[in-house]
Amino acid sequence: MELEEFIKQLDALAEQAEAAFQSCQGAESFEAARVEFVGARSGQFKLIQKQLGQLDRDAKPAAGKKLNESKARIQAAMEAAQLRLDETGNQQTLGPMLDATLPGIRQHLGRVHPITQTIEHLKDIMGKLGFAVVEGPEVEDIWHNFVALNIPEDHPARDSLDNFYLGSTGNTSGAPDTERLLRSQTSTVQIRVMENTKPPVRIISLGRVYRPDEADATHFPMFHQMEGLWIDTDVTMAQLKSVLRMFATAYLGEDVSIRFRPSFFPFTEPSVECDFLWNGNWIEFGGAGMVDPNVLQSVGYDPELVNGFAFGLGVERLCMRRHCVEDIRDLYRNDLRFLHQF
Ligand code: FA5
Repeated sequence: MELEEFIKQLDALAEQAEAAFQSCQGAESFEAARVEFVGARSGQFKLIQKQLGQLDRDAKPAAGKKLNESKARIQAAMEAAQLRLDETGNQQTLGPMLDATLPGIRQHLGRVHPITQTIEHLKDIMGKLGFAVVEGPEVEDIWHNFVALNIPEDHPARDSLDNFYLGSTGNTSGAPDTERLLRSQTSTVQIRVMENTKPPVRIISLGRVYRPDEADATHFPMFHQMEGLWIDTDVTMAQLKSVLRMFATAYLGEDVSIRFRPSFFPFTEPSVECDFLWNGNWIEFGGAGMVDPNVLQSVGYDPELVNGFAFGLGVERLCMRRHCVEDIRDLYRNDLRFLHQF
């Protein structure tokens, strides 16, 4: 046999095989084409390959090269067909593969976050003590966050490093906004309520506050406070202590030990810090005191006629003590294994 004839046969075979693989429509015609062209025993490629022995010795290298090329062409056509059939096959089988008797994917109901649960619980207890719930804004102005709370301009509590001032006002100068900030305590709500309400006042306000505190087991840069305010005639420090003690035993249990320590806040005089005992340590859970006459005056009350007390308690620390959560950061990691326990 001549080399030329050998090459012609291979070209023709590759062409036929390509056409056959391109036109096959399913597994059966694909298998038929595979057997016909590349079947191991009597496939056409094998038959031509067997003729290699009949060629002259000189022609064999060129013939071998052509054999490899043709084999690669046929192989490529076969693989393309296989891919095409796999894709269409998958699409066709998707329908029947759906098993309507399978149980389906279970949907999980969400839960109320432990801090939100705590807030509701605290409102409930304070409601029974006669305190109404009010709300206040989280973005505050200088007046409510500082001035009206008896915190003068040069007071360290105003330091920009101790507060989250709003970065940009959108003003044309691009100057930072030093007039508005995220409130650093819920005591701002005391002022807002007194500005708009005639005494007597007996309210609580619960919400988020923000401080650039580094997070550790008992601190977080965003946390919640419950503010309380009672203004009337002849309100006493003894009443303040009774209210806080009743609240603490209602929320933390009859056996809780709490103590009051002298302290300082610019907007109360005298002032105290309140601690509870937990695992042998005293942990601070709030500040309180008799409302400073300057504050009463700044909202238009007459300190000769009315007085009162105020307190601000850390909601997270109360929640932690009740539920034995030893690290405040667990409340905000969004780990469902933790949150599902509440
Ligand atoms: C105040 O914020 C005062 N406004 C409380 C007050 C209100 C005093 C009314 C007098 C009259 P203080 O900064 O101590 O006080 O915070 C009160 C409580 O918030 C703390 O006892 C603590 O329980 C909680 N707290 C403070 N900082 C953090 C923080 N970074 N993370 C979590 N809880 C905090």
